Amino acid sequence: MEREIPHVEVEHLARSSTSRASRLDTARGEFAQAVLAAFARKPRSLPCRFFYDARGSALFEEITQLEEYYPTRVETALLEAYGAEIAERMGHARVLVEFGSGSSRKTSLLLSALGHVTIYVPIDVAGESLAEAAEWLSERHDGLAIRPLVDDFTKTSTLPVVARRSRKVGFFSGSTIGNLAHAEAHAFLVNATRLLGRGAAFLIGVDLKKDPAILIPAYNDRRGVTAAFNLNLLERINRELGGDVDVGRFAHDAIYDEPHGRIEMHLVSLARQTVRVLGREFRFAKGERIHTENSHKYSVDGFQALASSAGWTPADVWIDQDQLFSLHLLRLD
Ligand code: AVJ
Repeated sequence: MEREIPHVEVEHLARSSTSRASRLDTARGEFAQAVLAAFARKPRSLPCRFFYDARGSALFEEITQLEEYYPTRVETALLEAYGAEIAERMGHARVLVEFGSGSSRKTSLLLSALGHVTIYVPIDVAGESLAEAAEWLSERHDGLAIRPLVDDFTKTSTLPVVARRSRKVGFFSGSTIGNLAHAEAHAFLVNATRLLGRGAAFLIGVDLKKDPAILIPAYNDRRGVTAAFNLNLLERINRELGGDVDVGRFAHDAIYDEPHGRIEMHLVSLARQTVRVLGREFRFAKGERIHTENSHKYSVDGFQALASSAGWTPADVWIDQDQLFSLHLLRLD
């Protein structure tokens, strides 16, 4: 049986079964495959979407509260300061589609500013936090129909039937687009033109290129919350895949790759060691790295060029005084 969520029905496009247990099994199977593939190749790397199990989602929420982690704070402030203007520029639409919605806190600000949205479609791989977020939002926005999709938003091919006909606005916050390589971001934006359709407006939060002295601490905070977030991947391997990884023998590292304009997160093996996962053994050299995340940074021109090449028309951009973060409004004529 589907877990009971008031007024919310979780649609599952990607999977045939809707039971919670089998959904978790599917998630575990995907994680298992990804880890085995990741550890079999060199250099080793894991897709960053696996950060977001229940524990990882909670740690990410903690990251967003950190002094050093400016993106959430600045993006929220931009929505608060310019919400009315943004809503006016986005125009009237009954349907809001959100990609990588996470906890949906910023969504509430946008929904209030827009005022006329009646159908909200959040798309996120983290099924648990999606359900919680849907509950949180439905308590604050009367009469809002929520149709969550537990899906990898880069692959979503169809929206729920109720969302198909009317004019749509899209929201992609938090600079999550930075997790995608440029070619992937391009493919995502092209796919979004199909999903949102003619006349759509798309609001995207994009982290700006800046001094690495500001960037690095945002991904390597003093309290070690980002380190715990990164290392949770190894704990998740132990929890879900019966791994025997000694998490204390790995360290978090965040570097800024200037040529690629991106922050990279890695897990570094502190010793020569062997780890067992799903009955297989994997050797790590001392200093060997597992690449766990890319977070690309954009100039305003750079992002607008990317959006244009994907078929969107850059219409507006809002930036804070310190030029830390940008909110782009794109249109599809
Ligand atoms: C959620 C992908 C936007 O890249 O800033 C935060 C994730 N990783 N700290 C980001 C993250 C480490 C975050 N995004």
